[in-house]
Amino acid sequence: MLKGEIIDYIRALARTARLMSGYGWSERNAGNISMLLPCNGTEFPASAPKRSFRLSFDASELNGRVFLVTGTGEYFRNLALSPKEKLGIVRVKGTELELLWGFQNGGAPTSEISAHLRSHAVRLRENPAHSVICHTHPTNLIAMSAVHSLDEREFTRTLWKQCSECLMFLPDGVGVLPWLPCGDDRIGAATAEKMRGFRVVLWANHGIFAAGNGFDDALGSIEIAEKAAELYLKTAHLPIRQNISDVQLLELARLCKLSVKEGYLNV
Ligand code: 2HA
Ligand code: ZN
Repeated sequence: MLKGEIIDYIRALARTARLMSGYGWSERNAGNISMLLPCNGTEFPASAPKRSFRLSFDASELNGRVFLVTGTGEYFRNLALSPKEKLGIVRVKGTELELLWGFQNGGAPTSEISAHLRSHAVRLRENPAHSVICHTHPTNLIAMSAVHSLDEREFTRTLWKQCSECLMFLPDGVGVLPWLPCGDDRIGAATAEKMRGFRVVLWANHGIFAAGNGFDDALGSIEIAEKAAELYLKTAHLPIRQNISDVQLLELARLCKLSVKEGYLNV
């Protein structure tokens, strides 16, 4: 991979983070992003591993894979200001991450590294084009998780019924996890388990994890789910006169040749 390409990925990650911050989803240092880079690390010869980071699980399935990741404690709005400090490029080696670039001044990978790497492993098994995992705190989805059933079939169906694009771009729905303490391997393993069937996983009363074939794909899925959650919250307390019926959802699915999550439509 050319040096310029790596710089492009760094710019695209920083732009994605800045957008999330602008949406109001990444207060303080909320959120974290990682991307599988299409390289094997030999592009960084001058920086033979000087530091490494211990993982709380065995990531051997990803051995040799190289990831661009956000640093723990970093603010999304500031990533572009000093990417060499706030971002890092790491290579997986069993229970360790070798630092190839970045994290200058003592930085380290995001506290949610377990959820990221475990989710990458699962999504890569299901989709070879997968590359990005994004975590952020979208306000309406978090608010919805406080007032709606956390049954993921019910949660997904409510989202689908808000606007056409929700089914079109999230046909496999939204996985839901109950509230769990964040930043450790338990929530990481639970998130990855959900990623077997979903590209988007909601952490109740916390935020969202989304997988995608690039930054726009992952961010786009969050935007769609968040828009539907906003519509739900704006209307849930009002007498509903119409939403999208199951028959109409099926019609849309057939028209757009979508493979909709099995058993989620009542038709
Ligand atoms: O990086 O969002 O879940 C801060 C968080 C932890
Ligand atoms: Zn979070």
